[in-house]
Amino acid sequence: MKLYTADGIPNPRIVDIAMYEKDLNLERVIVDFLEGENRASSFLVKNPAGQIPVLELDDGTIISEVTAIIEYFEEVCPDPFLVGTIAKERAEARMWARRVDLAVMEPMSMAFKYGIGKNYFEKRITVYPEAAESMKNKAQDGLVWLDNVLAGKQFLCGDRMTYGDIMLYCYTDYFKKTGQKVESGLVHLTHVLDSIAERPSVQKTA
Ligand SMILES: N[C@@H](CCC(=O)N[C@@H](CS)C(=O)NCC(=O)O)C(=O)O
Repeated sequence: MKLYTADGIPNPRIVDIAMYEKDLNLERVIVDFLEGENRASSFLVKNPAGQIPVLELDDGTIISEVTAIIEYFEEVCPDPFLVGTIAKERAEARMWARRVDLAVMEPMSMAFKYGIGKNYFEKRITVYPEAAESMKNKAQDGLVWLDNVLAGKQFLCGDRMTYGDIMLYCYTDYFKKTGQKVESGLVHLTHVLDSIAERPSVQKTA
């Protein structure tokens, strides 16, 4: 298996952390995203969405999208779990990952691409600068909501760390450098993020 990836950016980092959590030894192929290698026709054959990470299986099958890659890891290497060991746990993990994606990841990413990252992204995708501020606010609303629901919990799924926690960590850790920080009053969320930050898998990707 080969993982097309890059260092220092959130979606590839999520998959790297999952890989280290599960002690999978994958070949990492670094994609020069700054130079747009991921948008070249040779890469679009692999992932028509033009993004990384991308997992290529030994038979040539391509899997992109962070959630699909992690679910694949879980199928081939269930222990330690990042989704869950029984149906209801897996359903809960998927529910929280989807919520994190919709409430935080998508708006944070759009706020960046349409806002301070506009000059870079407008050469790659259609940007909507007028939406940047609203997306930033929407992501902040998502963080406040998550802070409330995390009260009294260790992770999104109670005492089970699942991939939604990793997604939340990687996005907040990256986008805080772009003017989208977790406000200090969000103590429940901060507590969860701090505990994720200490994991060896996360430190390896820092
Ligand atoms: N929904 C995708 C998002 C992937 C994504 O946004 N990747 C970013 C890196 S964090 C990327 O490839 N950026 C470069 C570009 O869009 O040209 C997933 O889950 O994998």
